[in-house]
Amino acid sequence: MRTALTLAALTALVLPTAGCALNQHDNARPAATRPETQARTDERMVWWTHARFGMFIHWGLYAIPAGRWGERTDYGEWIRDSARIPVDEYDKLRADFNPAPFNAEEIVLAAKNAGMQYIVITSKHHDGFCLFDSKLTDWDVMSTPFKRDIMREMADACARHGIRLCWYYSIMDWHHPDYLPRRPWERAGRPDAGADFNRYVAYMKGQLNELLSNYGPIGVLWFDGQWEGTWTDQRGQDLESFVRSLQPDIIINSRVGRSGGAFGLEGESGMLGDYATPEQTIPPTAIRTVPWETCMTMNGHWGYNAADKNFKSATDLIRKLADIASKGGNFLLNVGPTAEGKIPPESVERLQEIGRWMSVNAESVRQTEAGPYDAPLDWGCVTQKPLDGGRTRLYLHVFNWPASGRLVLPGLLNDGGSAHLLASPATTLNVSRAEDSLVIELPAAAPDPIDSVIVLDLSSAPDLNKPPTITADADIFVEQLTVSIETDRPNVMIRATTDGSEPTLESPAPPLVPITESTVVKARAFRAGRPVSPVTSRSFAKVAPMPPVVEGLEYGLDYEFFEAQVKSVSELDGLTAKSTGQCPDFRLPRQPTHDNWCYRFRGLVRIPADGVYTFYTKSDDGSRLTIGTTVVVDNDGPHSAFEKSGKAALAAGWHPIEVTFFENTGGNELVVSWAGPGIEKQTIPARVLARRPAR
Ligand code: FHN
Repeated sequence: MRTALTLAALTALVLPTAGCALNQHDNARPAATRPETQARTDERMVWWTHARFGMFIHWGLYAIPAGRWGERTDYGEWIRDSARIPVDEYDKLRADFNPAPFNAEEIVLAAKNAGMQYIVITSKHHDGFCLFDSKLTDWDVMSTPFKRDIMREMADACARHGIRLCWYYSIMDWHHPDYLPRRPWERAGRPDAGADFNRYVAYMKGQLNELLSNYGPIGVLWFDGQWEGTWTDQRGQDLESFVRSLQPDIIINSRVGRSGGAFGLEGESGMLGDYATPEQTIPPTAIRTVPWETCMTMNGHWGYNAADKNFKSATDLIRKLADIASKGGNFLLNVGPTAEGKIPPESVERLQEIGRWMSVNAESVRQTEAGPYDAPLDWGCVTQKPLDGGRTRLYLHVFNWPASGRLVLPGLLNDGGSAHLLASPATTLNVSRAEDSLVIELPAAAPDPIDSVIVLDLSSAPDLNKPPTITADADIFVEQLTVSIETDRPNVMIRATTDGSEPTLESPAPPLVPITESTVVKARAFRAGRPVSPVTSRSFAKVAPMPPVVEGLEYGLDYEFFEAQVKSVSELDGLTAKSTGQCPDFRLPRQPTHDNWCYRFRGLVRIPADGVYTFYTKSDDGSRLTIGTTVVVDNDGPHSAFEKSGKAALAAGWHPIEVTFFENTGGNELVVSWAGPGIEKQTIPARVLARRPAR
């Protein structure tokens, strides 16, 4: 029975926590006790961090339907689940698997010639089918007409060409009778009576023993499918120890633990495995605290989909490679071979173009570290590597060749330096100083239309004088705003203006008085009487808070549930909901274990006082939050769990709020939070959420 609440009653009401499933891990994250020293970890990882670029291969029985089942053509490697194919029907694909044209040499050389130095291939994906000869099951390639051990052939070809072979292995297994949970839609037809998950773990260990004993040294064990309730961090630690006991030098990704994925990029502690694995997304700024690797498809599918021709361009992929390396990460770029074992021609073309670029510029990616700048510059990005004698080599990846002929490196205080085109070392370039920037004079024509690399050798570590940071709660305010200005640079003086003029030595020093009118704050660092940083500026606007709406209310939110495969929340517009209901807050009313489902929440949020409020969504996959008609948080697109935020100036009272979310493949998560005057960041509590009563 719904209770119509007055505004006052709702304001005071503290709602009982509802029965919605909390979207949280079912175990405390154990402190990841590393069984070795950091030096040993670094030693194990050195080939991987030097490589910077690898090939991901998603291949299996799902390549036979090639994305088509019934009338739909948008499936991928999840087809057995997404199309709800009963296991006996899916098993028939085994008899059709005979990729006679498969040539391991061809695939390995395609990777090598693209500049990739490791290959991660699906030895077993979620459907449980093994592309290797397993004595523990006949659900493997040796039981198909092909009868060849694909992993053996890949291992031999990799050994011949100096490519590190790595195994993708899915913890989740939709075929093994002991794996739990079952796919929800097949529980009736495939009961789990007698299933023993511990027996499944023993099977998994037996297969990992085969994969780590029969194919030589393996570079990485790339676990996946770790997110279901039966898997825990404790099991992950046990599996990690087991794997290392078989190959002590192996690298293991973070998905061996329940919380794997982009884990570790938001500063959580206790990541299991050796590196974080953001998926289909590149962190906005450099990550220097934990090794990480972005994995990404060339089109929209991991497994082969014949209809999906939406491939990223070679230009986009090359620039992504440089961007990722400039932030300290690896790029694991996916191909999905056809049922015949051939890499799709569109992927081959892109690999060849990338290889052309790498044949000239590989050293600007390989064995590099994150460059001195945390985020890309307007012309491109920077990687770096140490040279002997404390010198540093910068690789300037110039995507946008400046028409002025002058490449500006803001805030770089190093004296001089020598520069040349990587593509033609004899072409030395003039380096000069313009106040706090280094300027390199460029030839008129860019050596490469996609990414021209300039080498800049510095006599020491980069002395990057980042501009002072101007911090405030928001760029907008209602009454007044305190603005602070800091720098982490030694022995500099900050000067600032609030009238939009350029700061000089004569300008005031911080702290500034609180601003009460719209203002442009500019700041600059000075050392020994001269500017040693770019001018940084930030505009602050005094705004009228959005007016509230006032009407009779009921507590709770309305939600719509959709079953649809989307890559953006905007694709939900116009779709018919599969079900609707009410829920007390933004916790997912339920989390189907299959793929491709979405929620839209609608209601009102009570703003306690005029002010600027920050809203956050952390989601896997995409999400969007609007207040009224304003998009405040845009966290859209297929990606692993990532948080984004936005701000809005709001008057006290009720404001319409809407959150839309979609789950594509893999894990799922939605956390909606807020912060504001007197409110520390927290999930938006039910007591400030309401809905308009059904008319
Ligand atoms: O569910 C899988 C998916 O099929 C694919 O293998 C990706 C690759 O990283 N991992 C999971 C989704 O996060």
